[in-house]
Amino acid sequence: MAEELVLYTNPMSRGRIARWMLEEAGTPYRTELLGFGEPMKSPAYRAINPMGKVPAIVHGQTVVTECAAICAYLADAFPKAELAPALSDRGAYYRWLFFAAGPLEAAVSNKALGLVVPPEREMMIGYGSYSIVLDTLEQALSGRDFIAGGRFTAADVYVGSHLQWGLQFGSIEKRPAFETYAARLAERPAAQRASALDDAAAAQMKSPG
Ligand SMILES: N[C@@H](CCC(=O)N[C@@H](CS)C(=O)NCC(=O)O)C(=O)O
Repeated sequence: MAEELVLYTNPMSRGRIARWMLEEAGTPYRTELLGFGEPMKSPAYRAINPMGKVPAIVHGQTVVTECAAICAYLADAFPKAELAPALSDRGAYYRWLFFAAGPLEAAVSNKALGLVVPPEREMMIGYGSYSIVLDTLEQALSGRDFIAGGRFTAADVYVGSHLQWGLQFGSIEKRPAFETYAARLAERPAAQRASALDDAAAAQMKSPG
C-alpha cells in the first residue's frame, strides 16, 4: 500500500509552491489547511515544523519542510514524473534550487524591506547585491526554456515560483527573460490545477461552511 502523503499549507503562502510540485508529481495527497497564527504555532504542528511555518509535507514517516527541499524530495520520491535529471546532469539542477533558496530569496526579501548591502560589505554577504543576483539569473535563463538542462524539472517549480511571485508583487524587476520564463511555466496544467485548488481553499478559509 502506498504511504500517505499530507500537505500542510495555507493557500496564501509559499505553500502554493509545494502544491504546484505535488500536482506535477501527479500522486494523490491529502491537504491540511492551517490558518496563520495559533493553528500554525500549535504544539501539534510544531512537532512537524518547529518553525511553525508552512508548507510541510509528511510522507509516511518522512517529514520535509522548506519549499526547495520539498520540491527536490518529491522529484526523487516520484521518479515516474521525471522531475529530477539523472545524477550526471544534476549540477545546474542543484545549483539553481539552492541559488533560489539562498541568494535569490535573501536578496529579494531584503530589497522588499529596503535593506541595502553597503558596497564594501558585499564580499561577506552570500548574495552580494540584488543586482548581481538578478543579472546572474537573467543570464542563466537567456536563450533557455528551463533553468536546468533542456527540460522542465523541480528546479523550475521553485525558481519559477520565486519569479512569478516577485514579478507579480514588484519585488523582482520585470526583465524580458524573467517574464517569458514565468509565463511559460504558468501555462503548465499542473500549475493551473494547483492555483485553482489554492484559490478554492482560500475562499473556503474565508467563508467556512
Ligand atoms: N523557508 C521556508 C519559508 C516558509 C515561510 O516563511 N512560510 C510563511 C508563509 S509564506 C509562514 O508560514 N508564515 C507564518 C508564520 O511565520 O507565522 C520555506 O521555504 O518553506
